Amino acid sequence: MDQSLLERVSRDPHRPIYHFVPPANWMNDPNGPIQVDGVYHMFYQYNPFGANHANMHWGHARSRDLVHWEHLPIALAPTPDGPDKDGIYSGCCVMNQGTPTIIYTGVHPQVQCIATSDDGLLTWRKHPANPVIATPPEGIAVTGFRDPFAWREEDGWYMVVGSGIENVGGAALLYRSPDLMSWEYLGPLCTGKLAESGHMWECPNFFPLGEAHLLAVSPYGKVIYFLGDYADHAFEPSTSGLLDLGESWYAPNSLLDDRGRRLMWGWLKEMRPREVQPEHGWAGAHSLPRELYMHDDGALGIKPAQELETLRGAYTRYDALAIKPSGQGLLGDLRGDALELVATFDPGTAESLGLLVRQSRDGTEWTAISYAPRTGRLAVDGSHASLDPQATNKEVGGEFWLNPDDLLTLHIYLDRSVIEVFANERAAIAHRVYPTRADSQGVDLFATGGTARLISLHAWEMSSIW
Ligand code: DQQ
Repeated sequence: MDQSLLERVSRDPHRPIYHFVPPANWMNDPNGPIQVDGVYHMFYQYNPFGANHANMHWGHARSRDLVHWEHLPIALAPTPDGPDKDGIYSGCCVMNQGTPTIIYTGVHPQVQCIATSDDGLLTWRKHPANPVIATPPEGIAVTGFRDPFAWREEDGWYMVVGSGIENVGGAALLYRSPDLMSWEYLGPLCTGKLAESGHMWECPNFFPLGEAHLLAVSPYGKVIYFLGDYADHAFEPSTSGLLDLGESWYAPNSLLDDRGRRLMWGWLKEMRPREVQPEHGWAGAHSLPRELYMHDDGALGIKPAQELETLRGAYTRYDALAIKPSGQGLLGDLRGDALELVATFDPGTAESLGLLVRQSRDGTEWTAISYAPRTGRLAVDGSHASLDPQATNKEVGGEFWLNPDDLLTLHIYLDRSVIEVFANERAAIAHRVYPTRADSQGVDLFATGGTARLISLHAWEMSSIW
């Protein structure tokens, strides 16, 4: 790869150091995560020729510890005159009787294709019979037909394809196959309502979680999950929610690992305008691996994978501090742009409380991570994150309610332009910020409208994964 591009990219102070990124250029959706012989493989939507969404290939990386990643050669590139000549779009990877098999979408038109590997997932052979699904189901007017996600059941392979039905809403279309080659359409696994969940569902994921099944869909906006029962190949959702309350985390993909964990990664979209992204030489990152599980009360659990603790470096701890609206500088000189913070609060009488991060010494740049107990809003306020007129300064957030008598624990990862927040392992928000000042590294506590109490704060400097 062009050395000057690599150098330019590595000098960008906004480039994360412990979130997965390719060496340069554009990336988006995580594709086909799979663990084989203990090794995690991650593929991803990748443009090797620039930092814009074009020329979609599947990039490839692997990891033994879920934290450090080794870049591997591109797994899939478009074949001129093939069904994927205009791009290899998202999909999944499964083990079919010992053969690693990728199922992906070729465009245009959107068709489903397969590729297999016989050298440990390094090189891939596209099946000569591609596409294995050449058209959407007959008789329905679809809004799209892409992003296959397959799993094995006792009587064969099943797969959902992301779609939508004109004037009805997003849909996950269910298929069955004995061999991943010939596919029978069974009907929609789930259909949304246009006004509630959009006209197209991208990147469906469907898997058991505890006693229930979870369907995740990306409807161009925040990623929605449905939890419910799956029996006789019919899914009955009973609850739904958002997998992330921000506006950066999108098109997640997941795997079940050999420890029985359902791990999920999302694409962290940039929040600099698309027109300026190519000049930076890179765009897009993957979120940290998030473990999904069920809480005892039936709520969805979301927490960062435990292995991330191996990145912890210099440690500072704070205990028992009253946080008043007038208070400032409560954490002394705690600073950094690559930190892990675990803060537990008693919200007390505060209207809102939380942490200020990426704060400049002159106070012109700051980002607030906040919770408002009475309105149930968890937010990242980046409205003053950057003095750069090109940065998208905005507040993002959504609904999260503390259970009565629970303390609030905000588990925060700062990684240059990336912020990921987990609240009580029940809600998550990712956001992107682009401060201009080198000293925008301050961390502080705040409360408005009353007094809150910090029970404890653990802070670690985080190491690079490269
Ligand atoms: N990204 C892919 C599509 C998918 C979209 C194309 C979601 O397969 O629907 O890069 O971000």
